[in-house]
Amino acid sequence: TALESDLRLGLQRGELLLHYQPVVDAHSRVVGVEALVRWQHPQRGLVPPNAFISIAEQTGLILALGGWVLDAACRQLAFWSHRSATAALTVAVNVSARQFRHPEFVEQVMDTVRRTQASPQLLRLELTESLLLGDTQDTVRKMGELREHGVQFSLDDFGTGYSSLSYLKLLPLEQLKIDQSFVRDVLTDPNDAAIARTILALGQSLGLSVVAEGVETAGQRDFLLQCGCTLFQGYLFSKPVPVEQLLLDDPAAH
Ligand code: G
Ligand code: G
Ligand code: MN
Ligand code: NA
Repeated sequence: TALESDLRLGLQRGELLLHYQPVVDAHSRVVGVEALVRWQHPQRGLVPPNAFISIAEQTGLILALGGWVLDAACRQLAFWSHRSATAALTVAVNVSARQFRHPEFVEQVMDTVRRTQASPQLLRLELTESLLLGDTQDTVRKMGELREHGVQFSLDDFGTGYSSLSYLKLLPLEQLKIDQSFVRDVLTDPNDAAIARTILALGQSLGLSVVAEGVETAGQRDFLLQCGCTLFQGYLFSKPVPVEQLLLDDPAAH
């Protein structure tokens, strides 16, 4: 398609960029960021990922695109690690199924970490439940290998997929991300509140940290805090922004 060949060219021409959305703790201190890819197209303008990630998946371009994202995020991570105010920030990268299933995924990640000198302990890979539904043996092996190198894993959009709870003990996960669909009406819909509480309790029992996504109001944040949530992401704190616009403790940290 036109979009596909455009994207291929865009990747070569350096039209992709990353925005970063802060993840904050209970004191609203930034503890990490999530990298979210954008495409600055000369005619189309700033194209959001929903408009091109699935095409990239279908065509296989996601391998090159995912590689670029990983490289850019790791370079940023390495840069931040040299400044005391930002040295402990984690950087989360979304990984798509086709990228994760590639036989050389583990090598791709570790090569990138080595080349950029990023600290693997501060790199967090976000996987979705649907991704985990694939070949379980392959998943366990790849996650295990990366985990041995220090890389951590978050389960993104948690609660929206069909993954079995038994995966949560089988896989070396560090974090669950409560999907924003449960956070949106958490103050008004008792079912959403019950689901959010349950995910927080599950995280606590299994020793997993839990991030609430899509937090837009102080009311949602306060309610989730009362439920034991200590990590938050959403427009209340910041939308995804270019790195220069991130409000970090060190203004020189870009
Ligand atoms: O940033 P935004 O909310 O528009 O992101 C929309 C969707 O695109 C989200 O589901 C997000 O996980 C996904 N996405 C953003 N950046 C990346 C990326 O670098 N790789 C993959 N695979 N998905 C991404
Ligand atoms: O699937 P994933 O969780 O990676 O996607 C994150 C998406 O959620 C991004 O597109 C991001 O722009 C969006 N997002 C982040 N914070 C908020 C928020 O507070 N409200 C809404 N509606 N979307 C958000
Ligand atoms: Mn994500
Ligand atoms: Na998510």
